[in-house]
Amino acid sequence: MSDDRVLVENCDGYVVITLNRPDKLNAFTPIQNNSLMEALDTADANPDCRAVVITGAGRGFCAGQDLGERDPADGTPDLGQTIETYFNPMIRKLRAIQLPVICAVNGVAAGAGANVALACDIVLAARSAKFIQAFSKIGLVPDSGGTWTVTRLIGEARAKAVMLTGAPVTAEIAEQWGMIWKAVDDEQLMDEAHSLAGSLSKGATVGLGLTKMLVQAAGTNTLDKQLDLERDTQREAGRTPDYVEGVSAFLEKRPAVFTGRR
Ligand code: T3D
Repeated sequence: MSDDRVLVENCDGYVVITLNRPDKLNAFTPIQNNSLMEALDTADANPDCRAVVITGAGRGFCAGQDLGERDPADGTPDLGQTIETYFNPMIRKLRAIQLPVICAVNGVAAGAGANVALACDIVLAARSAKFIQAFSKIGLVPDSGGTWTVTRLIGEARAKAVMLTGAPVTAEIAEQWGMIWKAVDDEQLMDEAHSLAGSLSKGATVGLGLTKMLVQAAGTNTLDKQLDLERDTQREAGRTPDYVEGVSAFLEKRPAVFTGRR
């Protein structure tokens, strides 16, 4: 990946994707959106990549859509087009990619930036970070799946309050509310993200990907449907080399060495 608006660092078994427009708090432009999508597609297609970390350069994670690209004098903007072209595919990709995606929220995450972060599988946030549903401040509605994701994560009462007021939610409150996995000391954030990604990238990747899909499906399935899905998915997981290795390692009282292969 050569575009300097999104940096990609290949680590041992995982990639770190960094949004890189720090002077604009990494606000999204079409080029940055496309670069992030391309980085995710590349990670997804690489059998040696078994986890993904997304973070931001500088003091912010992402301030959402770059408002410098908007013309307030344009009387008939079609903002639905940006959503359809950039943000919706991004959220769909984050949910569909069969790898654990960790978001390391290094600073403010506002608008679509907050909702892209919250669409990731495991969200770590620096204690100084804040999540802001900034849309109400500019006359818009929350997008990038925010009304779906945030409502499921923290419930309707809190979701409505943070969305209608645009009040910042600190990393610690976000953790208390179950909106994210963990708030960590600022200087520990990337160490923690690398350690988590390193450990997940040595896991049973197929099983982890299927687990992600199961948890996501649980949000809309009935229990009966979910039980059937678990049965079918377990069948699939049980036919992976990592299952053979996991059980063998257990019986032989040694650490398992998973390959992540199908
Ligand atoms: O338009 C469509 O297609 C629809 C899609 C919408 C999706 C969305 O994401 S809508 C929501 C867009 N985002 C916002 O409304 C957030 C706007 N930003 C802020 O409210 C604040 O910047 C923050 C609360 C995020 C951070 O505040 P603070 O005080 O820490 O930083 P700052 O000084 O406001 O920002 C630092 C710089 O980043 C500043 O540039 P400058 O003046 O130093 O050259 C600021 O203009 C720039 N910046 C911050 N956010 C954006 C931005 N530039 C362009 N677009 C931004 N969203």
